[in-house]
Amino acid sequence: MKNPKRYLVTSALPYTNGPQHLGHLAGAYLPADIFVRYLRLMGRDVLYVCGSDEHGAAITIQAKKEGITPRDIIDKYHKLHEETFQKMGISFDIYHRTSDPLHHKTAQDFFTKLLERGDQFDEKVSEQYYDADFDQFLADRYISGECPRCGHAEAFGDQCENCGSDLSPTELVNPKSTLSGKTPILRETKHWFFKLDKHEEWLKEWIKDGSVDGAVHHNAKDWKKHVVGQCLSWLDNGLHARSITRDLSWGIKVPLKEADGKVLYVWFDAPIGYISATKQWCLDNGKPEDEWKKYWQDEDSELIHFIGKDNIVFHCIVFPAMLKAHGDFLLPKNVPANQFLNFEGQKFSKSRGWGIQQFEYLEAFKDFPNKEDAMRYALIRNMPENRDADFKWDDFVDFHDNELANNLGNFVNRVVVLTNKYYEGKVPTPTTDGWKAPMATALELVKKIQAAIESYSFKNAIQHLMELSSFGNTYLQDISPWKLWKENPDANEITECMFVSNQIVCLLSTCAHPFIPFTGDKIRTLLNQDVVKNGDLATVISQLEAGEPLIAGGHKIGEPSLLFAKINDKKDTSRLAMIEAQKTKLSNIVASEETKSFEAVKAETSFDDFTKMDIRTGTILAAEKIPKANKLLKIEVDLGFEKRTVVSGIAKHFKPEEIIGKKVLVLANLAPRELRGVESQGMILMAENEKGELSFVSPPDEFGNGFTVR
Ligand code: B3M
Ligand code: ZN
Repeated sequence: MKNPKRYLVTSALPYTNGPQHLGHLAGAYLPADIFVRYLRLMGRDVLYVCGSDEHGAAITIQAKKEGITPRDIIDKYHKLHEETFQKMGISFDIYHRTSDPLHHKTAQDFFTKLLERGDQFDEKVSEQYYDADFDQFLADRYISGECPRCGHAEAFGDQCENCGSDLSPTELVNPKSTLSGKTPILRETKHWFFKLDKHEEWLKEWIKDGSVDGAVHHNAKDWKKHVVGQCLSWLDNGLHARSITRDLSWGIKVPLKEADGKVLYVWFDAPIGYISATKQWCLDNGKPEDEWKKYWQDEDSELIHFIGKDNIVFHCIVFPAMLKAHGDFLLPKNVPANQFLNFEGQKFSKSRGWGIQQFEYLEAFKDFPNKEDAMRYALIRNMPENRDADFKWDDFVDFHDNELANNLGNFVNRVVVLTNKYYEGKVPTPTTDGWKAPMATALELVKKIQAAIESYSFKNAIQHLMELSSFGNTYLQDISPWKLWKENPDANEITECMFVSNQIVCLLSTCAHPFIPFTGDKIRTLLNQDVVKNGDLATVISQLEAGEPLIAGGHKIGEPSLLFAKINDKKDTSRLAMIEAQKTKLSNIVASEETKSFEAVKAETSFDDFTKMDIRTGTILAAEKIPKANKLLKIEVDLGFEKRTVVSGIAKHFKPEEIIGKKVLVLANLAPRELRGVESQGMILMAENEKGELSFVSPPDEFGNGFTVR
């Protein structure tokens, strides 16, 4: 297949209402970064855009929570996002923001264009919740109430976070405004609805067959199954017009006089942010004003969106419909969405503190060598490409020590050390052609990496990278030049082996770049070569295909230095301690939540009321089941001064024969009552734990019967 002339790659624009956790990184940023780094290595024209999503009720709600303005909130998190991405090596060409005036204008123009089309919008007056105290209409997120599906008490107007149902505010039982806490009233308001239903037919054809108006757009098989599946299930349920305006003060003004106080819905403006970012990149890089159009409108370009699965509908249905309705734009070639990453068996949760934010990781591991690549590697190795995945610290350690340190790091180190030791750091020159055969094998492995990346199988791709390193290790081990060296240091076998090994190290530096770029560059430094640059992989492949070396005989390499310091290291336990600290944090959360699940303490009682209860020590003399009552046991208790019959609802927990002889506490002055025809003359005290297990409350065996508990 012919390569397109240029690629435009996007990652979901993060909301600026809080930091991003590792799941975000694995979902939408790392895969895109691997893809674009690879394309650049192949010398292709690629532009990678992203930026902050700064509108919507999520921002204003967070601002209210933190007691600062929406502007403060977006500035704070925009800065944090930008810095964190940069530290983790996410190589955007531009990280823009939707609060930028250029974006406001771009989104407004888009709205106007659709309005002018005449047949894309409906204007509708409908009733919406309004908070009279605050004098404003309430965004879905500002209304909470009982979920009509599961009964959860604090569902939001758009979604129940307990059962995951999509809701509309009027479905909530007992709705309350989160601003005043009062029941909101319904009031009429006008909104603009995008007629998504008009687009249903062509979208179906496009998603199912990859064709538009009968012409091939893409191969439908190239799209991930779970993406297509989610789209088709939406399409099968039928599309409906969606309101694309809101009664809010924070956002992009609807560019119409009659729409005072209304803004564009955040999901209408956010994807247009990709377009604004492209425009801004052109301005920043001295490109002609219309250059951005090449990426968005030229048939030779490919648009690829990287997102998490919760954004599929907007990127595969709503935004494509907007682009088509506008008329001038290309449709995305692929939307290789990822599924979710969980954390140690549970969902990431900001409120519970479950999981780790990216910036927290960077801080907690600040003294951990090569921490960025260690995490990139662990996340790619276990990427939620087609199903949900689970991040575990134990896996992180295993991947780091067994694969990065023992395989890749060890190979590179051995080659650099031996080259320095045998040849004063100068790559030896072989006298025969024998080195070409192993390099041909290495090339095959490189092609596997390429094929995997080009089909968005990054997890496979990184394993092929490790195969390349294993290949180097095995090759070196099979020949074991250190054994031959003792006999004849000048043997051509040693020269050839060390020459090939240096070639493979060089190849690894290039191939590692998309996944673990910091390591790729470090290897280049060890080899005393320039850091990886655009087009390098294309060059390397053509050199290998032509049977040329990648690193010439005679080239002087650098001094050895470790790439990865193992976590499990008896002499230095500092890295293992960092991991242990993370695990402790989690077990503390679990422990504190168990505390929280205790029953609330009952309303206060008086000492006098307490002393009215006559509790005595006793011993069970006999016990039997009560016929036809599967929960009840009839128990005879010795209270010292007399024997009592007590009916107790513990038959599901204890067999009659196993409780005979048990020491117990009995509420002796409880009014008698009849249960299943048997008079119960007291109550045996039991404790119940969080699992519903019962335990007798027993004095020690040698304690007598009939004594008072006070
Ligand atoms: N900000 C949702 C999210 O962060 C949204 C993505 C916009 S992409 C145009 O999950
Ligand atoms: Zn629910």
